[in-house]
Amino acid sequence: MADNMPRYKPYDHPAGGWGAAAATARVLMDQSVITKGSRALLAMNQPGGFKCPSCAFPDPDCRRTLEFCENGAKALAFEATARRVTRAFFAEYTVSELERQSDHWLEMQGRLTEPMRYEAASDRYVPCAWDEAFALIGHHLRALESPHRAEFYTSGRTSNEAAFLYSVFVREFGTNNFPDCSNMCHEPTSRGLPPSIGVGKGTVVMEDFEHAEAIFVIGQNTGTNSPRMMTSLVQARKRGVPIVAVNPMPERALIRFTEPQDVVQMATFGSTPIASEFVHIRIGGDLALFKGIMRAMLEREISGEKVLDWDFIRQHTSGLEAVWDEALTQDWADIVEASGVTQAQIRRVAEIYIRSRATMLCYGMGLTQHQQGSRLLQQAVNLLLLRGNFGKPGAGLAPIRGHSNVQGDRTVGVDEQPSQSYLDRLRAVFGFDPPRAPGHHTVESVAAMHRGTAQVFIGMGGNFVRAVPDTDRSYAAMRKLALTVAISTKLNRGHLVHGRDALILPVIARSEIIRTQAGEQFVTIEDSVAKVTPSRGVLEPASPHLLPEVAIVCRMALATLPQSKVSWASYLQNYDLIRDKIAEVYPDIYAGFSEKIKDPRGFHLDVPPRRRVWPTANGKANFLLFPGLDVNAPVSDPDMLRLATVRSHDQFNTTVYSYNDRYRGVHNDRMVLFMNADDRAARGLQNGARVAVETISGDGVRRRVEGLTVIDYPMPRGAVAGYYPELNPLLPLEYCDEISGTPAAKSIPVRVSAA
Ligand SMILES: Nc1nc2c(c(=O)[nH]1)N[C@H]1C(S)=C(S)[C@@H](COP(=O)(O)OP(=O)(O)OC[C@H]3O[C@@H](n4cnc5c(=O)[nH]c(N)nc54)[C@H](O)[C@@H]3O)O[C@H]1N2
Ligand SMILES: Nc1nc2c(c(=O)[nH]1)N[C@H]1C(S)=C(S)[C@@H](COP(=O)(O)OP(=O)(O)OC[C@H]3O[C@@H](n4cnc5c(=O)[nH]c(N)nc54)[C@H](O)[C@@H]3O)O[C@H]1N2
Ligand SMILES: [Mo]
Repeated sequence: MADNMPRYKPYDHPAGGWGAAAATARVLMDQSVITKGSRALLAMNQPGGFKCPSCAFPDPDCRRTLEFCENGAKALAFEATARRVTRAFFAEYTVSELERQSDHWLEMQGRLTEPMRYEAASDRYVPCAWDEAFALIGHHLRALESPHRAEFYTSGRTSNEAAFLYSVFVREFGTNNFPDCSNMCHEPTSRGLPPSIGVGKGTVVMEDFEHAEAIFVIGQNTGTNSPRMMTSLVQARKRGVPIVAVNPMPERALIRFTEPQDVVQMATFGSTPIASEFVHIRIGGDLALFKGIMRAMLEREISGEKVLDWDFIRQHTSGLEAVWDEALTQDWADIVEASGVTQAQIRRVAEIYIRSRATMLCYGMGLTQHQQGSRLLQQAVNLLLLRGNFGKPGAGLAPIRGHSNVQGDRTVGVDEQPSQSYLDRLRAVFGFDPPRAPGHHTVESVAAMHRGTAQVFIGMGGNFVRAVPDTDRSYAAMRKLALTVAISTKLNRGHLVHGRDALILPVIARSEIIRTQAGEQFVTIEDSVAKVTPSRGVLEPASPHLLPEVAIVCRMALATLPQSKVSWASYLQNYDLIRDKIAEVYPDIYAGFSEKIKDPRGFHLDVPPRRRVWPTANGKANFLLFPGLDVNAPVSDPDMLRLATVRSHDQFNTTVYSYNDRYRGVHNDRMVLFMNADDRAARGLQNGARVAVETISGDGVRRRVEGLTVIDYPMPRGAVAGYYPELNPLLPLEYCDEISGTPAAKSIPVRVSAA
C-alpha cells in the first residue's frame, strides 16, 4: 500500500518509548535541523537555555538528564527548520492561489524572512520596509474614530516582556480590546476560579506530584499535549499512587506508557500502566460524575464514617450546606445516565479519593470547553474542598495550560477585563489614564468584526481566523477589516484571510538569539505552576531581517502615539528596564524581578491558596452551587450526538505537522469522525463510510462539513470526536461558556448522515 493512503488501525503498543524516539528522529531529519536542532534540543528547558515553545508544563527544578519529549522536539524542529519563505516565494503565488493550499502545506514552507505588505492590484504580498510597515499601522490606528475599533489579539507564545509592553501600548492607545488565545482555552479557569478560591490559576507546584496520594487527570490528552507530565505520572504510578483518568477517548498514554528516560524499560520494551481507574465518561458527563462522587462521600459521612475534612471546612470554607443538599437530591439513576459511568465505578473512584490524604486534580480542555465550563470547574473545586485538598503538599488544582506562556501573558496585563487596581497602578507608573470599561474577548471581537464596528486587527502571534469558531462567518468578518497585522514566525491561514490592507511581520522565535544595541537580551515566561523562568535563545535568527516581539511592540507604539509618556526607545534596547516596570506595576508578585530572575531556575509567583489564604470577597474558599447535571443545554433531537473537537498527536493547535495520529491509529488522514460502532450502525452506516456532519443550532445558519470518514472507535454512546481546526466550521460563535465566553468546542450538538 502506498504510504500516503489513509489507514486506520488500533495502536496497541504503549505510548512513548521507541515509537516516540523514532518519530523525533524523523522530524528532525525532515526539517533538516539535525545538527543545529540537536544543539538547540540540548539547550531547551535547561538553566541558561530557552523554554520549550510547545506546552506550558513546568520542568523539574534540577534536571539530571536531558528530558525527552517528542512533541517538544517537533515544536522546536518546525521552528528551527531550514526552510524559508522568501520574497521570491510571495512573488510566485497570488494570495488566492495560496488560499487553495492546506494548512500543512503552508506550515511546511518554512520560516518567514522579511516584512510583507498586501498589494491588492497584484493580489500578492510584496516586500515592505519595517519603517513603512509601522507607519501604515500608526496611520490606520490614528485614523480610527475610536480606539475601541481596533482588536489586539495575543497568542500564548509571546514573552512576558512583549505582552506587558503590548498591554501598556494598547491601553495608552485607549482600549481594553484584548481577545487572546486563553479566551478559547483556560478562560473558565481564569474566570470561574476567582469566586471559588480567589485566584484564576492552579495551586500546585512540580514537587506536589511527588507527594500526591491520588492524581485525577480529567479531560486532558497528556501523552500528546503535555508529554513532559508523563514523567511525573509514571513516577507516581511506580510509587503506587492511584491515577484516575476521566476521558471519553481511551487516550493511549493514559493507559500504558514507556518512559523514554527509563533505560531498563526502553531496553526491555517494558511499560508502566498509567490509569488505575479509567473512567469512560460521556461528553459533558463530568458534572454528573463530580456530583456522584460527592453523593457517595456524603452518604458515607451521613452513615457515620469520617470522610470529610471538617477542620478545613470549618476554618476555611463557606457554602457547603447548599451544595450538600443539592448533591443529595440527585438520583443515582440520573447520575449514571448523565455520566455514562456505573454507580459501582463512581463509588470506587470516591473510595480512591477518600483514602488519599493529598489529591491533585489535573484538567485540560475536556473540562473547560463546555457551555458551563466555568461552573463545572467550580464543582471540581467543591470536591477538593471537601477533603481540604488545598495548601498541603501533594494536593491542589492543576489546570494544565496550553501555550507555553499563556498564563504569563494574562498575569502581565493581557486581559479584556482588567481590575481597577491594576489600572490605577498603570496610571501611577506610566502617567496616562487607561480606559476603564471592559474590552472584547475573542468571541466579542469576532462579533464586532461582523457588525463592522471593528476595523483593525493586530495579531501578536497565533492564527486567529483558524482558531476561532464558525470558520465561514469568521473569514467573512475578517475580510471586512481595513487593516490586519500578523506578527508571526510561520506562514498561516491568517495571512491569507485578511483585511483591505494587510501586513505580515516576521519575528525572532523562542529558540533564537535576541541582540539589541545594549547586547544580548533574554525574555521570561510563566508556566502552568506560576513559575517564572528566563528564556535565552541559542540559535541564529532565521533571517537577518527579523525583529524581536518587544521591538515590534515598541515601534508600533512609537508610530501610533507620538506624544506617548512611555519610554519605548529604551525598552526596545534593554529588557531589564521592562522587568523593572513589571515589578512596579505588580509589586505584590513581581517585586525584585530583575534580581530574582538572575537565578536561571527562576522563581514561583505567590498563589495565596497555596498558603490557605483566599482572596475572595468573603475571605473564604467557597463551595459554589451549580444545580442539576447538565453542563450543556439539553437538545431534544433524538439523533443528536455531541462532538468534541480535539488535537491529533501531530499538530500544535492550527499547525499541522503531519496527517498522522499515531496513538489513535490514524494515518494520512485528518478528516475522520471517531464514533461508537453502535451509534454508527444505528444510522445504517458502515465502518469507513463517508459522512456529513451538521450542527444542530437554532439560529438558522447551516453549518455542515462533508467528506469525513467514520471510524469505529471506543467512544461512549452519543459522543463523536474529530479534529480541530478542520471541524471549526461546525462550532457556532455564540455557542460558548456563559461566564467566560470560551467556545464550547468539546460539546457541539451535531447530526451525522451518509454523505
Ligand atoms: N503537541 C501539542 N501540545 C499541545 C498543543 C497541541 O496542539 N499539540 N496545544 C496546547 C494547547 S494551546 C492546549 S490548550 C493544550 C490542550 O491539551 P488538551 O486539553 O489535552 O487538548 P485536546 O486535544 O483539546 O483534548 C482534550 C481531551 O479532552 C477529552 N474530552 C473531550 N470531551 C470531554 C468531556 O466532556 N469530558 C472529559 N473528561 N474529557 C473530554 C478529549 O478526548 C481529549 O483527550 O495542549 C497544549 N499542548
Ligand atoms: N474547535 C476548536 N477550536 C479551538 C480549540 C479546540 O480545542 N477546538 N482550541 C483553542 C485553544 S485551546 C487555543 S490555545 C487556540 C489557539 O489559537 P492560536 O494561539 O491563535 O493558534 P496557534 O495555532 O497556536 O498559532 C500558530 C501561529 O503562531 C505563530 N507563532 C509561533 N510561534 C510564535 C512566536 O514565538 N511568536 C509569534 N509572534 N508568533 C508565533 C506562527 O506564525 C503560527 O502559525 O485555538 C482554540 N481553538
Ligand atoms: Mo490552548
